[in-house]
Amino acid sequence: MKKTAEIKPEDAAKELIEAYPVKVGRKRAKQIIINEVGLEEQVPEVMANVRTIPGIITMRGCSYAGCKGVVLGPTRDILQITHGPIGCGFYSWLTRRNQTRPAGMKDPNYMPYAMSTDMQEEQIIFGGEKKLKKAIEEAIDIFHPKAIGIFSTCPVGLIGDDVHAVARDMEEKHPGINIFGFSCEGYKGVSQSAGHHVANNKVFTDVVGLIDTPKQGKYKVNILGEYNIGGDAFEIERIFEKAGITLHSTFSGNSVYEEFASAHTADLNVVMCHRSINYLAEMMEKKYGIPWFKVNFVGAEATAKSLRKIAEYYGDKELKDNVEKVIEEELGEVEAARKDAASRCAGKTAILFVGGSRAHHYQELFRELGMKTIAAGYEFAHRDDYEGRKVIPSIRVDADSRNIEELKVTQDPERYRDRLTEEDRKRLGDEFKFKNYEGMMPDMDKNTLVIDDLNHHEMEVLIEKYRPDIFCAGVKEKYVVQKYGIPLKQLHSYDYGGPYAGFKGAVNFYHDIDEMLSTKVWSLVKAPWDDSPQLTARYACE
Ligand code: CFM
Repeated sequence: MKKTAEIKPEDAAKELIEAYPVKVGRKRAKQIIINEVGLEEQVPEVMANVRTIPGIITMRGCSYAGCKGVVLGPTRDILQITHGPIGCGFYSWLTRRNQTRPAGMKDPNYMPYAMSTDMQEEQIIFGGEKKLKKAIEEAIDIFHPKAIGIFSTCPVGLIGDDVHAVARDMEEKHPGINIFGFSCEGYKGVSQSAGHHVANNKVFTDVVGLIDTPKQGKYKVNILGEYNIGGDAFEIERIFEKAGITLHSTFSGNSVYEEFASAHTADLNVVMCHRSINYLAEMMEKKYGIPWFKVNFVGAEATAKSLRKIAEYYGDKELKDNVEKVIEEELGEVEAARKDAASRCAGKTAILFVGGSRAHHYQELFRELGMKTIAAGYEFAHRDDYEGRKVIPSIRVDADSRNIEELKVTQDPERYRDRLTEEDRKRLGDEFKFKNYEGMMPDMDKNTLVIDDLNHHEMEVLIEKYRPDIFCAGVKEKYVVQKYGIPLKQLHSYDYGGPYAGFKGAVNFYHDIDEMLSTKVWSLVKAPWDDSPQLTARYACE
């Protein structure tokens, strides 16, 4: 077998599409890119956020998953009702490992429940609004929530139930309870990315801005796009507290309704997952004047850099000193763990395919271990997540994206407040980037492969060609990859591990990866299909 360095990426790119009919291959070729240039230079264009070709087994999810599961799911006290057949509710129930920490026994936490209207044939034929109203009544009777979100599944759009009208009616009947619906039918858009946008819009119009009381404390920051998978947000909370930064709200890991409703009173929005929440950052800036910039708390160096940027934004000596102290204190343990793990991991290779931002963020941690990412891609990100936000004006808006409402946002006459004075702007200068995301590609080495919307067939080609030391993806990929004798780390759920964000998270990650790479068990695995393929095309056709 060839060593990774000897494999020509153009050969791999060709092999990936070899089995396809010509037209399919032509389309896929635009989503399979060789990262030709390094940092600061122009990166090649990648086709992204387009429909998956029918017949291809994609790794993507649906719009409902992006809205209900991803953006709103980690909020514990917005009662969430899935309007649809029970399967959609059941399969979106506690599968994402987003954790939460209620303040006490009396603090409402609806996350352990799966609430669904359990739509049946009768509702499909005669409409489901009545049953939805009944479900809302029942939920109010039992739980007395302050807010209820209704999430539409595919049949809701097909039969024309108006969840927004139901929400309005029920709100009138129950003043004081904020009830809002999401048109996040699974088929909207080409992936879960559309659901993120739907969720951002509704949270912005119906929740943010309702409570004008700010949180007490200095340096009030909202973190956007951190969902507390495996306890990541807990670790970031710990670091913020230690540094003296007031975390106003997290959208939406370990969050509560009131924090969303008063988020417009904060000084700054920092964006962790650009893909899922850049819309909200943009809209909050326009309406309330809150500036935003991109941060990354995955990787010890990246965490330190992000903290320094927050301190730089405020320009306050006390905060800067605090941040430096925290970094110094934390990096000692991190460095020792890194060195130890790197002594065994350095030089090994990783391939990463995750949703819309982790395939980029986790390259940091592998780099810290001295490992090389040879191929990476997102399931559903857009061109800006690959190439950087500078390409946004040139992104072609197709019918699928046009399906999702683009809100017209204007300045709030009372609440808009410029957070930065002229002096601040001068102090920060042009090098201090706001509204920034450079994307994944400029950060990757030359001649690495960047693949959008990878599918199972291509995953197998990649494995056979590169035999990476570790493959990072999700549960749908995990067992196939392991049967090839290659360890797979789930970067959606972290398997059973985490947190991986922040300083303590980095230590956990080094340890877990080291363990996975060091075990000899993988060399003993023999793919079952090598000896006895259960199903071949010949059998299937006979
Ligand atoms: Fe953002 Fe996420 Fe991701 Fe995402 Fe997701 Fe996720 Fe993800 Mo799974 S919000 S884009 S829709 S970082 S659930 S916490 S891991 S695909 S890379």
